[in-house]
Amino acid sequence: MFSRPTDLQIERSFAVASEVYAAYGVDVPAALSRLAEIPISLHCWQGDDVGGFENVEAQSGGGIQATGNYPGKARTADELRQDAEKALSLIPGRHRFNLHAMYAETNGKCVDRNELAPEHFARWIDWAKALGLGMDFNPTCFAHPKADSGFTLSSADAGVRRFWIEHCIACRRIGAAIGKALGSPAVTNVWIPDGMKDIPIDRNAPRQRLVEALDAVFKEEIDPKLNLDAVESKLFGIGSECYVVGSHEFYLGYAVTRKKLLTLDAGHFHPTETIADKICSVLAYLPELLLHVSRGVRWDSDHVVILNDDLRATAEEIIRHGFEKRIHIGLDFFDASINRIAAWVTGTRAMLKAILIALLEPTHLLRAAEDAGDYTARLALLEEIKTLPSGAVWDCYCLERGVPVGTDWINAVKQYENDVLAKRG
Ligand code: RNT
Ligand code: ZN
Repeated sequence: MFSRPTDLQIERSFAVASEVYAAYGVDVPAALSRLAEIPISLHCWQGDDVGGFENVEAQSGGGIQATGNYPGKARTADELRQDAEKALSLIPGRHRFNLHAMYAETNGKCVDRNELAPEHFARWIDWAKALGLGMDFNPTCFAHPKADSGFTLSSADAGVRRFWIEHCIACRRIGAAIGKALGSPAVTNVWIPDGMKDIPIDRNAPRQRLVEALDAVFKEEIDPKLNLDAVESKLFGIGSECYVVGSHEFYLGYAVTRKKLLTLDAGHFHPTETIADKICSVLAYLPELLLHVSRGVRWDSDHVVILNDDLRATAEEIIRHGFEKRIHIGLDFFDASINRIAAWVTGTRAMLKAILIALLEPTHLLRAAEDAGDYTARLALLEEIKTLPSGAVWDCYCLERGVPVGTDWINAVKQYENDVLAKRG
C-alpha cells in the first residue's frame, strides 16, 4: 500500500500553488471550474481487450489486437459495467462512456450486427442514466466472418457491402436512441479496417465504393441533438500495411463535403506525426472533431495514455483556442498486460492532468512574447512554467471532487483486484 500526504498538507500546498499561479496572472479556481466542464469519453473496450459479448466465438482481427493476459478481465456486460464504475469512481469529474456495437446484450439470442436495435443496449442506457453519464457509440466492422476478407464497407462483394451498410445504419439509430434517452448527443464513430497487406493495383475502386457506401449509411437524416456522425481515418494496420482505404485525405474530404465530424486518432499517422497540429487546421473547415487519444509506441500500438509531450500539446491546442465545446475527447487504447481498471484510470487521469496543465498556463504572457517577436522569452518561459506546482492543484481537485488523491487510487485498484478480479476464473 502506498501512502500520500495528509489532506491538510494537500490543502496547504494548494494554497501556496494558487499564490504562485496568481503571480503569473493565472486564476486557479477559474481553471478548475473549466476543467470540471470537460468530459472524457471512456472506451468500453479497455475493459475486456476489445472482446465484446456477442453470442459467437470471440474473434480478433481487423488490424487491432490487444496483447497480454493479465488476469481478471470482464467476462460479461455486468462485470464490465462493474469494472467501469470502479474506474469512474477513481476519476474526478463527470464523464462519458463509449460503447461498441459488439457489446450488445441480446438475452442469449443470436442477433447479427445488421439487426441490432436500441433494445439490445437498454441495460447500458439504464446504467449510464443511473450514473449520469453521456454515452457514445461505434459500429463494429471487424471481428466478424463478413469482415474476414479484410473489406467491409468498401468490399467488392455487394452483399458484404450491404451487410455493413445496414449495420452502420442500425448503429446510427442506436446512437440516436442513446442520445434521446440520456439527453446528450451520442457521437457515433465509423471506423473500418479495410485495406491490403501488400501493394494494391487498384487503390481507387475501393475508395469509390466507400464513398457510395458511406453516403448510403448517412442517407437518413438524424437530429444532431441526438446523434453526431464521425469518420475515423488510419494510415496502416496489422494486415493493412500497404494500403488503407479510409486514409486521412479520404476522410478529411468526406467529412468536409458531407459535414461530418472527423476523428483524429493519435496512433493513426506516421510515427513522428502528432495530432495536436492538425486540430486547428481541421477546425478551420469543420465545426466539430472527435479525438481518439491513444499512445503509439513505434506503431499504432494503443498503449495506455500517459502525460507525455504529445498529450500535453493536444490539450494545449484545445484549451489555448477555447475549442473544448467543439472537440469530443475520446480515449482509445487497450493493454491486456496490466490491470485493466488501472489502465482506464491512468489514461483518463493523464488526459485530465494534461488539460489542467494547459488551463494553468499563463498563455497571455507567452502570447505577448510571441506577438512582440521575443522568441527568446517565449522559449525560456515555456521551460520555466513546466515546473510550476500543477500537481498540488491536481491533488486538491481530486480531494474536492471526492475521488482518491495521488497514489490512493492505486491502493483502491489493488483492493478491487483482490476482492473482485481475483475471484474471476
Ligand atoms: C482502430 C481504431 C478504432 C478502434 C476501436 C476499437 O485502429 O483506432 O477506433 O480502436 O474502434
Ligand atoms: Zn481509434
